[in-house]
Amino acid sequence: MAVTERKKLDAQKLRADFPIFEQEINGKPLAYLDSAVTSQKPRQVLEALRTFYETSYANVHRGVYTLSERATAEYEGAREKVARFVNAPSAREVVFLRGATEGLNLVAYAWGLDNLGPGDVVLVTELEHHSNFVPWQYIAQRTGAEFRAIPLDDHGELRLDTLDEIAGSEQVKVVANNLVSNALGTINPVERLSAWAHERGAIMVVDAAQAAPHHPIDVQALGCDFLAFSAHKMCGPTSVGALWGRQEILERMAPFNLGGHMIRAVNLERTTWGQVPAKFEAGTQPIAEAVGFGAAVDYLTGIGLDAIEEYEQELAAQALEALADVPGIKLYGPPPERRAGIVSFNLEGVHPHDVAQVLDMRGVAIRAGHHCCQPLMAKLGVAATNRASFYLYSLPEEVDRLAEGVHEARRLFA
Ligand code: 7TS
Repeated sequence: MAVTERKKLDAQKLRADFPIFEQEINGKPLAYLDSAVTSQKPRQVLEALRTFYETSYANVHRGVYTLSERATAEYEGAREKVARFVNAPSAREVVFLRGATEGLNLVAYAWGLDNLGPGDVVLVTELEHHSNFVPWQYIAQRTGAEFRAIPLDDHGELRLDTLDEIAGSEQVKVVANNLVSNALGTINPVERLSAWAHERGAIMVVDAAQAAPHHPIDVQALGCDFLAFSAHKMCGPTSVGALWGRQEILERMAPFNLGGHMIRAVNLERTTWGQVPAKFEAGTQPIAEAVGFGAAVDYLTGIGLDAIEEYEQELAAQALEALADVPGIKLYGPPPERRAGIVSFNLEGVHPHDVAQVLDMRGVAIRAGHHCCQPLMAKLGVAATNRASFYLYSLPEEVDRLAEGVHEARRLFA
């Protein structure tokens, strides 16, 4: 029997791809442990952007001249790469837009306004980032639908046992959940939620902003109807992301943004819409950014999402173990094998901002705050947490520096 060797990730080697690490912060090597908020960029992506601007830049889908055709081919090539990255049945189902937030708003507005009304239930979870919570709450209010949330247990896991009770006999129309939680790192059981949503006649909307950089994604295996993510968290440029949606649903939907490129014909009486995905791509798109997004997909695929996930879980396990030794620490979230490389914690009697500042003096960057998850913070009974998040360029010695810094914060403040 042939044994295929799994690719192992060499973070020290990959780190050399990232020019940002060639500097010191406060006299220390930069330990960037805030990749969940946004990731750093490798040369391969920076060079793709530069080469595109220097050799192929023009607007897309507008010119018949060679340069515009070349730009269009690169832009559409990036769409193909992104489609393959999430195993979409067709690249036409991938819409480029500004990021996960815009993708989720697109679904909430363009699908929600036409499909929700009194008597319907919109179901999110207590674990959502505000991007997959607030648009649904708002559109539910606008349409008169009920807005409900799946609760969490004491370990921060979704209580799927409560689903039937929450829904009651009402018509659940949409279930919205993140595949990976940005605050706790939890990998959520989206397949099971999709199956339940479909049994109920609802659509399943997945926020993959935090999953796409760290966890292999297959929209067909997830069984969802929409999935949104941002390039900037996965080594790509800012201001570009993707929304994947099932073609038949996208085709039935009204547009979200209106303007150039998204139309079939315009006259004084009425306007008809272009085909999917053009219908959802009004105006000049983030063209070079989309090409950079494609380069980021190539970069991650070259390393392997399985290898990235496995490595991050090792770092998370190391961090959980090291931090558990700090007196007065409270660690949140699931065991390492069910989380991405995210570790949230609080130090008794010490404000998260103070912890983050002590760490910054040591060149260690972490996030302190509510992480755009105020419903979760309310559930945990805190205003904020500290959050360290790892990526393919993070090093075990940086995790040690994190733990040393947290010990130091306790000595100074507790
Ligand atoms: N969903 C999740 C799970 C996220 O983590 C974020 C951003 C978003 C949606 C929004 O993505 P955007 O690219 O459209 O902004 N997460 C965070 C974070 O964890 N801290 O700040 C932003």
